[in-house]
Amino acid sequence: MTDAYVTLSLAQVHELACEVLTHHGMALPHAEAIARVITQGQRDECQSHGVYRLLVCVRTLRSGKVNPTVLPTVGELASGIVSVDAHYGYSLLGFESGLPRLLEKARANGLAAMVIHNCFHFSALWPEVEAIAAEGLVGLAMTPSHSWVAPAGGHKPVFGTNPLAFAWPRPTGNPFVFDFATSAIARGDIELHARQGKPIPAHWAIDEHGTPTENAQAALKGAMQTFGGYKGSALSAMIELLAGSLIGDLTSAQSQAFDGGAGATPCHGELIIAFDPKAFLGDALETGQQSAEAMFEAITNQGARLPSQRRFEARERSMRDGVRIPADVFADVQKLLD
Ligand code: NDP
Ligand code: PYC
Repeated sequence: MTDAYVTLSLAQVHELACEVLTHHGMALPHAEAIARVITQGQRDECQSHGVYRLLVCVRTLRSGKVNPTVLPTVGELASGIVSVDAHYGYSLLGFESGLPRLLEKARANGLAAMVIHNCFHFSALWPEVEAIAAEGLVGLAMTPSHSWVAPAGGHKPVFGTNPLAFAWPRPTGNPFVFDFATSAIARGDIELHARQGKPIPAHWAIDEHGTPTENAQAALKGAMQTFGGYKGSALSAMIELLAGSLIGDLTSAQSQAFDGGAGATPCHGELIIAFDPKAFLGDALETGQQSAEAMFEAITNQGARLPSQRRFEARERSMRDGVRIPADVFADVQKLLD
């Protein structure tokens, strides 16, 4: 068990990610899109979705499952639905390619959706909803993963860790953003605990015999738990339906089957929705914004914090001082350049 860290600047993280990915055959546009998001993850002190993900990306490249060079194609399914086919490449270049069309359609129609199909997907979702909020729109994003999570009341994995992210643009300063797995914790966090031999809280997972466990290795072999019991379970099922069945792509169980034991990044679809407040509110835009601000103040005035406040503080710190990467993760990433 170790708590040693290596400090890098944001530019160094980006460069390292590009170098590792291109060294393993990834085309530069994909490597750069992935490097941007990995840098954002590390910058915001999300250890499970920062530099650590390079280890999984390279395992995926080595598995031969992902197409490392194919470019996504952007089309539309209806006047309000942008479709991006990643053609079994990673998702992030697909997101970047489709975003301008999503924004344009949301402004024209009041709201619009973007579906990304056939994509290997590993990333945190806040960079995507924040990109939508930066354009003055409200963003919502969700995706399945691999079936690692038991439904509330059950003990066999059905759901993915299925993240749900939301961003609301504010008149000044950072948007209101949350982004969480619908499991008690992202699987990446359990993997990091397992690597470092650290115990986990007992409510995160059950072992193969259905008993709550504090052993991260046993948790990875057993089943993760949803957050909030049956409520998280229902939200996770909703994500399987909206970002799997509805968009004609794989559920987490199907993605797991497609993986066939390779341990690659999950491959499935993603659903992103953008709402234009100007269309919903018209002349009452300011009133809508003011009621939102009053709600945020009612939270913070009593000492409670807004989601993402920790992340925004971490961002400032990282931009000033650089980022801290667990030394064991950094050492393993370095080995990928041998
Ligand atoms: P966390 O439990 O760390 O955080 C979830 C959210 O809750 C964050 O917005 C966080 O804000 C907020 N939050 C935490 N504590 C508080 C508090 N006390 N008061 C108010 N808000 C709070 O995240 P998860 O482990 O669930 O997920 C981590 C990341 O993993 C996410 O970015 C997610 O997208 C990603 N992920 C990606 C998957 C994929 O398939 N692509 C699958 C699963 C997860 P803050 O950050 O400021 O603490
Ligand atoms: O941490 O749960 C996770 C995860 C799954 C896919 C990418 N991240």
